[in-house]
Amino acid sequence: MPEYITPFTRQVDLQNGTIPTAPLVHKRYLSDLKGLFHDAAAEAAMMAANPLLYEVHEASPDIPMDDGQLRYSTTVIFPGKVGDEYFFTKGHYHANGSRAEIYYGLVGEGLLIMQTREGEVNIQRMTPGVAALVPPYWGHRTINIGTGNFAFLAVYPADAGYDYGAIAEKGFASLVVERAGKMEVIPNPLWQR
Ligand code: PAN
Ligand code: ZN
Repeated sequence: MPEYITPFTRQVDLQNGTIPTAPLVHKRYLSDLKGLFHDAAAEAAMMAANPLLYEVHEASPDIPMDDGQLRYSTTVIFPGKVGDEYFFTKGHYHANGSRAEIYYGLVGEGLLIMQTREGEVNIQRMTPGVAALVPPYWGHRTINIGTGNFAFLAVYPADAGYDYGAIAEKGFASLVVERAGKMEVIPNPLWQR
């Protein structure tokens, strides 16, 4: 007999993207993303205030990390910038690189930036109702380019895992910044393979 998981549902708040009954909520402050924004001086200047950049509402943290199991969560990124760069998530590859993921836009306006280990970048716009596929082996980060919260649902294999190291070290080959009041995607001058 298989080991059965008891089915369950959770309400996702479509006004703000939270899961009010989530058993686990991660809060990520600027200090958790130290060194990730391209303007180091702007980052240092904001560090005393240490704003909350995003929250991850984990619907199913107890689902075992076994082949075939799924987990889901919502991520709520607050609006703001460090220097000219919009608030974003840390970004990661899946430790188990062959694992894909689905994102579904809930609230606000964002970008999903993906990158292969060879440096190919792919950027998709995320708004409410947009479903995005993060295929296997693509690193991924989300960016709030709007003036309010940006939130999305993520569904992923429980054994995907997280590799934050490569992105913490090298970042993405493209940066998303605001120039003269408009969103722009520019090459990351510090990026190298
Ligand atoms: C998402 C992310 C979430 C936060 O659930 O984990 O948006 O981003 P970071 O993990 O990069 O801080 C996901 O992609 N899970 O696999
Ligand atoms: Zn992921």
